[in-house]
Amino acid sequence: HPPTTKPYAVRADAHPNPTAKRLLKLMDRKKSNLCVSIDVTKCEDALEIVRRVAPAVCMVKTHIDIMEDFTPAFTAELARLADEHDFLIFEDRKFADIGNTVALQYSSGVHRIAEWSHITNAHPLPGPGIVTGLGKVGKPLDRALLLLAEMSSAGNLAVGDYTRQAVQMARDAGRDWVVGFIAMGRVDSDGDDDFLVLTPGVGLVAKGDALGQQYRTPRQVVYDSGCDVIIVGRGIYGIEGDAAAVLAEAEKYRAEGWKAYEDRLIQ
Ligand code: BMP
Repeated sequence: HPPTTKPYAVRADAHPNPTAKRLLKLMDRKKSNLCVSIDVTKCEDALEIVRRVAPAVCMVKTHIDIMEDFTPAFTAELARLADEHDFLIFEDRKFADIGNTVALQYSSGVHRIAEWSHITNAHPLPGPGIVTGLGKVGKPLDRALLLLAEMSSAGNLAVGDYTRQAVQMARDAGRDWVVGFIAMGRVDSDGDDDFLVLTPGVGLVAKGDALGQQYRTPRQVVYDSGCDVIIVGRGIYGIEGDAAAVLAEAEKYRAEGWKAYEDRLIQ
């Protein structure tokens, strides 16, 4: 698969989307393909995790609708930390409605996601109108969109033809807006276009949780399956210990993910 044998920096130069370009460049600079998923419900707890893991990450992933004490000061501080520590913000919103509605959900409401989130994602389920609707808001801001082509949870329906049609939807939209996928592997390997593949369900210890989550190691994800970014939540912020322990755990994932990337370049 061509993208998997090319360095992130080389892929950055050829990328038409400014956010994807920035991501690939900073991955190269920070030697990190680690995205930490911050799934806690208090703003101060979330910011504390971000401050701890910031040196090790290329991206921080949020679920803004789980915050119990949300104010715009939270996303302002997140944006400030992103600039200070050189990472991107990915709001894992999983839009799934008609184009007109998702454009409003993306731009408006309490959270105003488009204002602070560099990258967001959508289910292809409603058809290409969802991509166009989100693009009306995100494209003028140089944002980037991912489509969920596959999922990590047991029994999910994003398989086979659904996955293939998700990839086709991204190709039809163009890489200047749809920069890649949430997927478990190289879903774009039947073409020579260079999409980003971001992969959740990554853990070094746990094999899953009680609600269907399934984990693979950074090496399985990056080396065996050719994915570009590993997304880790509880495996990092959920460990016992102080600030140094959380950073050490993030550093462990960063190192494993980076080694797997370097190894696949010289396959
Ligand atoms: P954890 O590493 O703690 O299992 O968290 C995984 C994160 O990735 C969660 O925020 C979840 O919403 C997200 N995610 C996932 O686990 N599987 C998918 O297929 C898509 C996701 O966005």
